[in-house]
Amino acid sequence: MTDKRVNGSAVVTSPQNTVEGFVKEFLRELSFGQGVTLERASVNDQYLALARTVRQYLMARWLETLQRQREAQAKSVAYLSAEYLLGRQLDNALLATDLTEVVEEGLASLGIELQTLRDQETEPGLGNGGLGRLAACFVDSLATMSVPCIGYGIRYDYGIFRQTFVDGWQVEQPDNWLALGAPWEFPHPEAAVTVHFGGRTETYDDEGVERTRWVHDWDVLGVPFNYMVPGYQNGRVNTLRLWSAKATQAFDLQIFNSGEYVDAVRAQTFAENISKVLYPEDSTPQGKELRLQQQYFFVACSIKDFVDYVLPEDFDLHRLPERIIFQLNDTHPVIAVPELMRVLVDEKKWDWDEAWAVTQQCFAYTCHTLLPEALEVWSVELMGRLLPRHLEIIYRINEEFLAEVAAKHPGDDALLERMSIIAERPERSVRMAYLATVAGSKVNGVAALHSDLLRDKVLPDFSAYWPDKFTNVTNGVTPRRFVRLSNPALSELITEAVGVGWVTDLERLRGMEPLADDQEFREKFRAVKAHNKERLSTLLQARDGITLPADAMLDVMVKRLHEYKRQTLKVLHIVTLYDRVLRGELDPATMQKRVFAFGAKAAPGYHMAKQIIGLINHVGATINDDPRLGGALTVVFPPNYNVTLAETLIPAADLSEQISLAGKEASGTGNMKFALNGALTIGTDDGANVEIRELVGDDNFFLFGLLEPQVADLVAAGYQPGRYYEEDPALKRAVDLIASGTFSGGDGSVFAPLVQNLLTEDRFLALADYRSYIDAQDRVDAAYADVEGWTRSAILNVARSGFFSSDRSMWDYIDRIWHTPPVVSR
Ligand code: AZC
Repeated sequence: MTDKRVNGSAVVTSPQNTVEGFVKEFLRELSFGQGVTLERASVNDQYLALARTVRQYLMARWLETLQRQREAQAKSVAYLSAEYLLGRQLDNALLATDLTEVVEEGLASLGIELQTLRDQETEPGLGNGGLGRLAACFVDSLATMSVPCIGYGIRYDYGIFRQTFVDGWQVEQPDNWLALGAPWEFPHPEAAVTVHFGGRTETYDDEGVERTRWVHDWDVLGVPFNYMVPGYQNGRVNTLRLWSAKATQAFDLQIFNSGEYVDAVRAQTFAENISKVLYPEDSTPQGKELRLQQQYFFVACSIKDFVDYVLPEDFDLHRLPERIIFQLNDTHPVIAVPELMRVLVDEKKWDWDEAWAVTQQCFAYTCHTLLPEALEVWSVELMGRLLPRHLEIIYRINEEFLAEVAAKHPGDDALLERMSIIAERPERSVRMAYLATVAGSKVNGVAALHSDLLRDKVLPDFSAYWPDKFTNVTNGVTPRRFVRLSNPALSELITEAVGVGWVTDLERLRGMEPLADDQEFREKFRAVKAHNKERLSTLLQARDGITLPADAMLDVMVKRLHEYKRQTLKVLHIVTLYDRVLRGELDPATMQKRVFAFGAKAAPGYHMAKQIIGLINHVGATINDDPRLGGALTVVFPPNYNVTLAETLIPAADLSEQISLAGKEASGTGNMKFALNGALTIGTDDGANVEIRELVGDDNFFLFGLLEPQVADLVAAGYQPGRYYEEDPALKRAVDLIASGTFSGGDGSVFAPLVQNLLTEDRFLALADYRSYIDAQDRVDAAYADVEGWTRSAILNVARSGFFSSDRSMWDYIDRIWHTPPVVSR
């Protein structure tokens, strides 16, 4: 079957969707694209040729999507995100085009294994963790739902660092993800846009009207790189447009002519540094000048792109809100607000008020955190130096906003100070979350509890002022990548049970509920888990030389390393089990066998997080080697946890660790992936855990720990971790084992900073939740011993987690915030 689509006057033809059609194109790509014969082709040649062949099948759909969108003049979502943690592209493209079998067969006929080529792909790690992965799930869902969306972001030359361990300590290596070729991107240097920085502003007389212009100091080019975002078997391909910085003049001729060759090249390097590297921070802002440059760079490019290129030439910008909603993914892109104002007021010469009225309708803001230190602020000094005009605009927005507040609350100066976009202390700075809240048509949190806390604790004055502005959209994950692709065995079982429709309508999983009571189905479900564990075991052996013991419960904690997520609490549990065995309280021959798997990167400058990584590895090395345990407990920590590893690890898990201090994890999305893949959760009443537990039921979830209000009370009363240490002998022994050097060759000083911190500060109340956690883990062991009961719970977790599809999140955004209906096919 030939897929012919019309794009304006050009006719684009997809290759034939048959084994012969595929093989023909693949061989053409090998010879014409890579310049090699099949006999001489390396695995990388083969992978690149395959990727380019699969691209061809998407091309007609992509061009048609663009064409259809232009004709429909529909409203689009512009998702502004500094991060997209995409994961590998090949398998997703094959799924979208329904080509997997054709390709597998076609390659086999040439003596090539598809899996070998899959493994050749380096994932683009253009994000840190949850926030970036969420953006990737959202663009996948929008494409699948036929909703017009452009994702805008940064094409970092180097993504999140590659983690290695040296003697158990984290060492970072650069992530040179582009080194072997980037077959999924389409660079458009001819469409580059110029972005300005620095300088000063001046006023001038414009036919009797006083206007301001920005006399900038230096500039840089933004080159767009387009990526396809294919919908799931629906003929739609949306666009992800990532910007790469390039110097405006390869050689500054003047300097070059004067013989200062090295200076000229240095200027070029300076400009191109902007998109060089992803800041490897998660949940904490890194107050670096380069980071503000990155933020302004990509939003300025994106706004210019949408206004000048995506919209028709004669478009009346007064109607902009009919065509676009810019969704601000956290505060990173918030500088887009004054940028749009600058474009409308300075360049288009609009009145301030009309520009502000339009701008306010064009933005909405998602907050992803509750940690006060994670709310971005930029010093007025820096902002004024880098973006002087934007600072002026922010001042004026603030002035008018505060005047309005003052009119409603006369005499309340404290309120004005609290709500001001400009903070006066500790230094004068711009509060980006406040700017986003003032400018945005809506502000949302990412799980029900988080949205409540955001409203009541983080932005209480704003929510009192604008109660209707605040809303919730609970996060979700794409079932395409995180079930259908990552868990083929479970997918088959689900399809057997409820039909194929679940991939785009995840609530259909509910149809599996009755099967939880079906003995035969439970056996099949267990066979799937066992198969996935074997698959993981094979991968870890090949990837890291790690051997997984058979017949053990797989207990997994994967997420960024952060004190609030409390990997330390997990370690205290492991050490407690170890201690119990050594004391003869547990018999390794009869106790529940467990594998504890960790995956976590620590921000390179976050010393305590790196200590914790060292601790996990040292505890692991000691326990794994101790013959007294007889292999009952094993700790594994494969380095460089990323999307690709998650795809094999999560489907194999029995137990999902979601143990953040209540009130600290905004949502979590790993928690959803585990539940959907049939792991039971041990978790606190935090983030989306709350909704997971409500849906799967108390009997199928292990709840422990303080509730958020109890945390607040305890902290207010003056939390003393040392008391818990003194009063719980098991806790004391666990901490003492670490302090005494049991895991560090007898040298107690190695983990002294961590121990000291736990006993005197313990900002995230690990010691307060220890007893409750240990008791819950004992309940886990008992429950796991009941094989049928555990399987029943696992099936119910899958059946009741359909709510956590990112498709549902997208419907909620559309309904509550965006109002961007799907554009259906002609
Ligand atoms: C994360 C939150 O920590 C996590 O709870 C949430 O699931 C995820 O966003 C997606 O909403 N936040 C971040 O990664 N980064 C920041 C700056 O908060």
